[in-house]
Amino acid sequence: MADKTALIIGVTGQDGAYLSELLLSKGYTVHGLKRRSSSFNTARVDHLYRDPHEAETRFFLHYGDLTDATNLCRVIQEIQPDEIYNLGAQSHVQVSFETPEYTANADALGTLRLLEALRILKMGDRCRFYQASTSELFGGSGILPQNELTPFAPRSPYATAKLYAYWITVNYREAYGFHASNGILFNHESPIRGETFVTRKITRAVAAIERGIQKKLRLGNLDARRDWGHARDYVEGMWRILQQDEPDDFVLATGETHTVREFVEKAFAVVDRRIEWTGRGVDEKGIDARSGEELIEIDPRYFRPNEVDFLLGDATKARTRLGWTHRVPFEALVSEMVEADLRAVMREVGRNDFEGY
Ligand code: NDP
Ligand code: GDR
Repeated sequence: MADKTALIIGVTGQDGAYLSELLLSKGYTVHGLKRRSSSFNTARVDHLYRDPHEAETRFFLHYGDLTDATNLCRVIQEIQPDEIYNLGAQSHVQVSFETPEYTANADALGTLRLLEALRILKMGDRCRFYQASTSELFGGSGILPQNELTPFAPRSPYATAKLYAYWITVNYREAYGFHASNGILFNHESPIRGETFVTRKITRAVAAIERGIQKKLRLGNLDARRDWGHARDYVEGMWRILQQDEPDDFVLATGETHTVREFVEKAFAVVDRRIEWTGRGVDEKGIDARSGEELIEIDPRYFRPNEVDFLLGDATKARTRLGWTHRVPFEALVSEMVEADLRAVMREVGRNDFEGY
């Protein structure tokens, strides 16, 4: 078992929760940064938390924010981590068009603040750094499949901020010899994915429609293609990246791509509904083939000012150098998410007769 200490920025997010579980299972002491919020925001990690007054624990939470350099410096100095995973970000692409300056502050400058904290504290030689880079960097590159050598062409304020974070991580590695690495991760999902990302929005809607508490699912671009994997597999890749003797940058992907439309069809198939499509453009509708109910509508509000049409990753380098591969196939991911949402919806409506899903 490892006798190491990790600091996770973004511990309360999807990946932060899975990574915390993984590192704790490997014997790490895990510290996470959580933001002050007027409502509870720790639901994804509550099961890991023990009151240190009452029980022994290796999981600790600290208040902090990527926009607050002195806070980051102090927390790092106190914890003296062996590894930092920067998973913190305003991570919603569409929201970044509404909040471009904040997104740049948290996602781009936040990464710089962490790296500078390590430099100021003279910890760059003994603390390894992981940066959550993204397939959104490839944006409109038009090249398929995408690997570590594919040129970047960001198409949103989010991706542009992450481009800065990618390069500043490479720069601190080259300029100061930091053990700093980028994981360029393609979309990864799970039952604890944020509810406004398209996969979870779909699986929640399927569950709610099936249980009779929602009538319609309204979506934007059904033809965008994504390379979707399971978050649990991807946090294992993050950890492997930091266990390498030499820092480097790695793509993590499944090597399969599917449209949003296919995701919708597969998700409804889990509850034995077949979707037929009629109409075109904003008038397109998804109809339940058996009942004739109109279940899916297009809402142009969900169209983005710039779209990333096609993502497909090539994770050959991670496979050969890290021995990493995704394990959960697309169909299993969709089923797991729908089934978890069927249970969640039943809990929300206060019923417990959900056996069989
Ligand atoms: P989430 O949106 O689920 O989690 C983001 C985390 O960052 C949350 O803990 C959030 O806190 C925190 N955060 C947001 N703003 C700040 C801030 N200003 N200071 C400190 N923390 C902040 O994202 P995921 O877990 O899905 O993704 C993790 C990282 O990986 C993100 O950086 C994302 O951009 C990147 N990424 C994700 C991919 C994916 O498919 N999931 C693919 C490629 C990259 P709070 O809970 O309070 O909101
Ligand atoms: P993405 O994820 O932008 O790829 O970023 P998201 O699930 O938001 O969108 C995927 C695709 O679905 C289309 N889409 C919709 N998207 C949302 N959110 N809501 C809708 O109603 C809808 N209808 C269609 C989008 O246009 C898009 O093409 C995610 C985030 O986790 C990033 O942080 C991460 O870096 C990338 O994945 C890799």
